[in-house]
Amino acid sequence: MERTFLAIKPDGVQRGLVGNIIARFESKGFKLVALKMVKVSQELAEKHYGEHKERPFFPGLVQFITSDPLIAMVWEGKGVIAAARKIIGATNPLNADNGTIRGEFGIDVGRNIIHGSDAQDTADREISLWFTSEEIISWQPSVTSWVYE
Ligand code: IDP
Ligand code: MG
Repeated sequence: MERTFLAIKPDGVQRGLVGNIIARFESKGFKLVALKMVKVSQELAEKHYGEHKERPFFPGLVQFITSDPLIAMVWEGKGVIAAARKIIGATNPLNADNGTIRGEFGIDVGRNIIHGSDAQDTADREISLWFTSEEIISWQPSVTSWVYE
């Protein structure tokens, strides 16, 4: 089954949105298979956002993501990578649709609440960057046959 890496960024934690955000993925029917609170190191932040190393916003982005704890998670389910990106909304919260997390809760691109992997290869890379295999739990929700046909 497909898996994605999601992180509620320090702004989402500080603003008390952790429960609201997790509830959206839970109630959709996706399965939480790993979760931890992390005060991110410089090294991990630079690896995670490595693709943006040359961008002018990179130092500020790394400073922000290491400034305070975030919630790192792995979610599992059919089509979860693309579905999570839809639930999250566009990168710039002012362009994000109503009803999405960024659309409801954000204004500035550098305070956009949540991260989600954008493709299968980035999901694989990010999951192994943030979690050991022991931290990812295989379990079967008893409602599975009421979520999937
Ligand atoms: P994504 O989070 O929607 O995948 P990316 O383009 O991968 O967006 O950018 C990663 C993160 O870098 C964004 O979520 C945002 O926090 C930050 N970022 C992207 N573009 C800008 C910018 O122009 N100014 C400040 N921060 C930015
Ligand atoms: Mg991205």
